[in-house]
Amino acid sequence: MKKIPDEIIECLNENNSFLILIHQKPDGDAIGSAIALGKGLKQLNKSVDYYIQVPIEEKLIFFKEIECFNQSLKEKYDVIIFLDCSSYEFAFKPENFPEAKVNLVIDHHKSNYCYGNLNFVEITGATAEIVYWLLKALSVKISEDMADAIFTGISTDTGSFQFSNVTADTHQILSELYTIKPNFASLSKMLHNQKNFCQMKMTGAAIHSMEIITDTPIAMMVLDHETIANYGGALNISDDVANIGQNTSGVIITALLKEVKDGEYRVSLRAKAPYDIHMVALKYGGGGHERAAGFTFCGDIDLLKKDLLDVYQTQRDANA
Ligand SMILES: [Mn+2]
Repeated sequence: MKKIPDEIIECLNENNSFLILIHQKPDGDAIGSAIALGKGLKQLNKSVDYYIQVPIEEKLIFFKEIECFNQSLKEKYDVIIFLDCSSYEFAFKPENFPEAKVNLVIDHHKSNYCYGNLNFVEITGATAEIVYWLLKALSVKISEDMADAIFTGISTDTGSFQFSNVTADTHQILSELYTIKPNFASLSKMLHNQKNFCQMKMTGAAIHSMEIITDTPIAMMVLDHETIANYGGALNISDDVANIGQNTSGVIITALLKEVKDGEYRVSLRAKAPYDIHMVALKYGGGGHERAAGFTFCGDIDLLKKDLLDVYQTQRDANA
């Protein structure tokens, strides 16, 4: 881990009231990072509010700190922290945006354009990794709850340590977390394997829908509106199912499309190194990383197939 700039530590140490914001449709890294940092700042006697989009994924609601989410909102804060938000637009924000002396951006997305007055953007496996180093630098004592939150962030954003974003730093943090809590086995299984009945059935339907775009290593899965409605109407599967496409032998790029409403899809993309699909997400106003990205798509699925094909062929030729 590179040294944390002094002004970041000073900003957290010398201010007293904080509002934590994370991205829309919060995932394990966003929630875990918010909880670990929020609890850490509270330990330093800071006042911390959270403004978070609900509902939160079922597998993440075990954190007690979630009771503190969306409790109160001041008109003015010392610092508003944007955590795990690649862009200002993608952050989930209150309509009447509070005043703040500092907008502090803490993130790990390559596409982050540093929209704060103070920015700490490092390309790591998860924002939770950065939060861990911040807590250490602030001399916070990491509790078991906070260790769970950090584990949740890192484990979900690295696909249970299987993605290419895992580094020696990632494992170093993990090894330190194991000195706080003897094991994370049940948390890990809950985060990655456990699904409710409807999620299981939807996973099956997604796999059943899988097609390989002719003569390419591109897999596409579509959960239409009717299928989703059949299983309760909640769009609460994504990461793991998109990864399943990538587990198919020979597949390099996977697109999982969930039809939110008629003709509007929430798309999750995955790619294997050295392929980079995040520009497809950017084109449609989404964001993400080189190998995992997401966006909302309206229109003809054939056009999306063509985009994926173009990206694949261009990069294949460039790497040939
Ligand atoms: Mn993240």
